Amino acid sequence: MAQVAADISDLASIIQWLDGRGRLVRVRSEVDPAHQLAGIAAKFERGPRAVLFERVRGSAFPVFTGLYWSRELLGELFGKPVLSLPQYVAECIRDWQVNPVAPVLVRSGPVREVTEDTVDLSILPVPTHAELDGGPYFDAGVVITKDPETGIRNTSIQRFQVIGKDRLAINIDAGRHLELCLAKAAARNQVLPFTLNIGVGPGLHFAAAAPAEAAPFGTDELGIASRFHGRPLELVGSSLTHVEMVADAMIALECEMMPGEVHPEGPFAEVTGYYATVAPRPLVRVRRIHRRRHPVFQTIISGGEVFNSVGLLGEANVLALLQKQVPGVKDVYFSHGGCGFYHAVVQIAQKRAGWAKQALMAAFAAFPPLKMVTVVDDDVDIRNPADVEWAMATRLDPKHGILVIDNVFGHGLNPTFPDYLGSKVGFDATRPFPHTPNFTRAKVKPATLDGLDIEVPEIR
Ligand SMILES: Cc1cc2nc3c(=O)[nH]c(=O)nc-3n(C[C@H](O)[C@H](O)[C@H](O)COP(=O)(O)O)c2cc1C
Ligand SMILES: [Mn+2]
Repeated sequence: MAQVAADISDLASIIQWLDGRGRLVRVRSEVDPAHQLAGIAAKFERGPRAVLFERVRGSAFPVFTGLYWSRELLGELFGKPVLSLPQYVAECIRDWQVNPVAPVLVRSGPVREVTEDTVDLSILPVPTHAELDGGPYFDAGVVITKDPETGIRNTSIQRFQVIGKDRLAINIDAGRHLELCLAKAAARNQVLPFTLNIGVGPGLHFAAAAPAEAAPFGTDELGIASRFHGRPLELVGSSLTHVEMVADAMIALECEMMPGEVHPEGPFAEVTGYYATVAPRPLVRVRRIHRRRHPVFQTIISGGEVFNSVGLLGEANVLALLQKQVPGVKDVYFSHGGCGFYHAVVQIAQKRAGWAKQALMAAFAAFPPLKMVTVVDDDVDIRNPADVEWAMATRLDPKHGILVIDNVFGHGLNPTFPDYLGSKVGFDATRPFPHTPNFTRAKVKPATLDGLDIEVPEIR
């Protein structure tokens, strides 16, 4: 029976809800977690359904993917119109900024149903996705740690390569709060304990992916999940350290990083469509595995899925900031051709000359990974690449409307930003202000077909 709504704090409830709505592809045949699983998932990528792999070679546990690759699916899960998703996410984050609801510590939860006697990561169905990936990866787990000085929690998502039965290597991008926590632990000659929480709902995923510009260091971003859930996020204590685990996670690993200890990590096919290179990166020891009795392992296919997680969060943040700072900004879209977080298209109803350029600058400041920003008028459909191109072809004045910023911090995974340094470009594709008739977009008067005698033949 189809449920009315899923409990978005619980992945099991979400999977059941998807199933009840015809939105879950069930792969019943046994699949190889190395390459075959990702190859099958790619057939369904960006479609209206998520995928559950019921039998994965070498493990007793199923694998779930595709929760984020369709905005339409996400919209339905949250019970929100698709186009309002960035606004909704921005609202939840703003509410949390004004009135945070702290997570609560509970005595027990599903994730504590089983604690493995020994740590052997090979019991988990960790997939290897792309052809040249260096090995199996945890790519959708939520990292919770604590600032070694203040004890305030920090939450993020990082990729982890499996390099041994109790060892992982982690990729921490420059500027991440986890990097800061690790540096603070190093300064105190301490290890950095953290938990890796796998198989969670989108409220917590979004909280972990909320950019630093929205959730500065020193704020407990887990409260964002409480806002999405409509009640405090529940945490349980771990057995070895003072860092908590998510009570409703499918699996939680108690881990620690030893400052200074590194191991080669990579390659890994990234959201950019390129492989991240191999380099020595922090080594992680897994000390305990906790899990539900029947856990489902969650993975994310780099690409469409990440566009709608990192991308949607970035979009929401840029929208919120622009609406605060630039009069007339109506909407923001991070295009998929721009990997979901390198190209923002901003829609503005300009109120004064020069504000389109203000919007360009504000967008770059609001989200450092952006490499391109295009600003268009409010008669342009920002989600339609052909319409955006029309504005560039007919309204952009290349001599005055292109802003190039050289030697600026960008996203290290973008090959044009080696060592996080490169140049960025903004396009002001808005009409000159004040508006003149020669830039007025022609349109036909909308008509209805209701009640008209019209014959549309089959094409032979
Ligand atoms: C699916 C997914 C994978 C990600 N992988 C990484 C990663 O490997 N390394 C990293 O530093 N950030 C990664 N991120 C981005 C961070 O999780 C995100 O920027 C987060 O807000 C960082 O938290 P912080 O602001 O507390 O540092 C990933 C995000 C998502 C959604
Ligand atoms: Mn943070």
